[in-house]
Amino acid sequence: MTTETDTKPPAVHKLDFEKDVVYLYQFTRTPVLPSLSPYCLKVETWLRLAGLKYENVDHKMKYKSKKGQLPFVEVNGEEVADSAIIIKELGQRYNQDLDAGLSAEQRNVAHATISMIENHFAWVVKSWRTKNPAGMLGAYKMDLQQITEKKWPKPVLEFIFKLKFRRAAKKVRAHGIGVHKPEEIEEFGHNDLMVLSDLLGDKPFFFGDSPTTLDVVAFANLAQVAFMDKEVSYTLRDWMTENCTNLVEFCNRVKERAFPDWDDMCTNLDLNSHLPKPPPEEEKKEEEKKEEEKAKEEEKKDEKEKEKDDSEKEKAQKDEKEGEKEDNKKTEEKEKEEKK
Ligand SMILES: N[C@@H](CCC(=O)N[C@@H](CS)C(=O)NCC(=O)O)C(=O)O
Repeated sequence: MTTETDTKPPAVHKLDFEKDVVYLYQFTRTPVLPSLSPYCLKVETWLRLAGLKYENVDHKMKYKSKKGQLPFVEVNGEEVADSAIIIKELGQRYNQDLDAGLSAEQRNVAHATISMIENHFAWVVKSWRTKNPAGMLGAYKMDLQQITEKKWPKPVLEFIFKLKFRRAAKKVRAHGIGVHKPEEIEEFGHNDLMVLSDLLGDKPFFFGDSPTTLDVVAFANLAQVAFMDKEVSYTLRDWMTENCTNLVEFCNRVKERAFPDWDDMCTNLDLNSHLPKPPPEEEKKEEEKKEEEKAKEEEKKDEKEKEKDDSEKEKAQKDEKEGEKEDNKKTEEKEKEEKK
């Protein structure tokens, strides 16, 4: 029996999807880090550490999830939105739990710390970004023409970008943190960084030798500060570099483990540097030329064989005729002999 759900097309953008491949929708790359969204970087880092097969969809920033945000993923024709829900759903579906080895107490610490990072520290950084749109463009070396794929003059694009940021600044106020003075907000940031630095101590990851979800979230947010362009001044970044060297080292550790292709992706701004590439156009042409030459040679060989066959056939026919003539002659001679 065909039900309505069987006949309904899947509610996804990627229709030619491969089974069990996670299609990730996020922002474009930047020359300093793979994503300037901590939530997008969180999902991609987790996908890599969990070892799931995934592909970024180059949607030119056209789509948002049904909840109105990025990131979201599509898997087997189904959309899953929100970084925390994506990680929980995919983890359960593909049996990948980075936190499997944690005790109940460690899980509580992780939960509280992740909440601090995403509901407090992330807003400290967001508040700096929204108040410094020019600083943000420079910090992440953002090329608006490349990001939007619009050839409009840069000042026009920058004007639109700043308008968007005015809207984002309203959200920062609505969150609550935006009502404070910049120096007060910065101090909130110092307090969060101190907590993270103390928790990490001299361990490679927050709970020991293996990365867990807390490491993924901490990395995705700290990387936004640690890896921004050094030419751009941001006092919180300078404070972290000076007072929390273990957090900077931690960022480099996770970067090396999860993103060995970091430099490539930040240079080529390639969303899928982890996937095997189809042969480049030149190589493809060369291969096609070789195939063509091979086919021509085969054709020539066939023709020669045919010519050889034809001449052999002709010779055989001739021989047969000669043989027949000889036989007839012999019969005639025999008949003549008999008549005598
Ligand atoms: N709770 C969400 C937050 C995602 C989020 O805030 N995404 C931002 C970009 S960093 C976004 O899409 N903003 C667009 C908007 O809110 O209109 C998650 O964890 O995925």
